[in-house]
Amino acid sequence: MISALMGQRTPRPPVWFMRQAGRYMSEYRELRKKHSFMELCHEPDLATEITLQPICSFDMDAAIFFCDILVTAEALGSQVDIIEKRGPVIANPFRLSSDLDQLLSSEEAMGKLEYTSKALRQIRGALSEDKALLGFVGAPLTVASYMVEGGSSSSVPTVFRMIAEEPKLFQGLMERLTDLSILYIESQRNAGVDAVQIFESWASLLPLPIYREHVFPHLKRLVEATHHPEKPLILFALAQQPLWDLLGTLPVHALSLGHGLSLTGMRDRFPGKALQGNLDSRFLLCEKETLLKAADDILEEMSNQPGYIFNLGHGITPPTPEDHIAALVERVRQFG
Ligand code: 1CP
Repeated sequence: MISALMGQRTPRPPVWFMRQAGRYMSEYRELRKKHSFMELCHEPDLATEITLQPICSFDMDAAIFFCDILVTAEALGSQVDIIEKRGPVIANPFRLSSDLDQLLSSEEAMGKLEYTSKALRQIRGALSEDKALLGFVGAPLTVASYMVEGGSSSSVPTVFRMIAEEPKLFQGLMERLTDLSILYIESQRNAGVDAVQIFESWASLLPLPIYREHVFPHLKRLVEATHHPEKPLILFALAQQPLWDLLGTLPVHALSLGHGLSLTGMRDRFPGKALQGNLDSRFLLCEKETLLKAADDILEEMSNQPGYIFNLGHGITPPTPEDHIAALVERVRQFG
């Protein structure tokens, strides 16, 4: 996994999946009956167990830390809850300049995130050495969208309005999220992660000129401050080509692509970057033969390409049958 992130040729592509721990797994659902989602994140023993569940069941090449991007928002002062079938809800949305004054400092917020370091150290200790451990952080805009809207939003109208009418307030929030994310990535590395994925899931909800002016400088600062030649950063975004042309200029080792983008097209555009992705997660809900045929198409397209990691275009969704994940991992492991 690390060789591939470094852009090297590997005997077969390494494989892991976004949301490989979670609701599609019966073991996870059993634990979830007894605990709230945030309890699962806050309790290191539970987070360790859930992180390892998919590795024990399906033997992926990397474990991703079981947590959520919204823990940084929570550490700064957002009251975050994850509600079944509805997703994240924030009881005290960020709207006013007095909300900015009330955010905790980055140092105080890092104190609140100590449970993540404890969990990561336990996970690294329990995970075999040939598996990579991935940490992650939400990009400032993606986390801010939940803080400002108060939950999931497909059009982020309040963020849009804040940028248009109170750009300094939006900038203040983005700066605070960026400062904290820099420290949080460093603490994850100190606790033993091999690579960190930055999730800019909602990048394309804003028009490109607005993104370029009001969002990109913060993401750029985050990436430049945490760039390290031997400690890879992976950037995931749901974005079309014009936005990737901007994001691809950042000094990250790898780009994680949503479905619909051409992997070889992106390879030609960004020859120095490792690529990750981008099987459409809806194939997981098709017949197994259809799923494996779609996987084969990608594996063949990327065969002999250095710096390639097999993954989905977005996360595994809850109705996915567990045996489809087993079959998919097996297919990639047998390739080459
Ligand atoms: O049990 C439940 O009800 C909770 C479902 C759940 C899970 C399993 C949530 C709530 N978060 C997670 C785990 C999670 N979230 C991981 C763990 C590691 C793994 O991948 O296995 C990671 C990396 C995330 C990252 C995350 N959370 C993102 C970025 C990736 C993406 O999906 O684009 C985002 C946007 C979130 C917010 C969030 N938290 C939870 C949900 C259901 C969501 C998305 C909701 C939405 O669509 O707005």
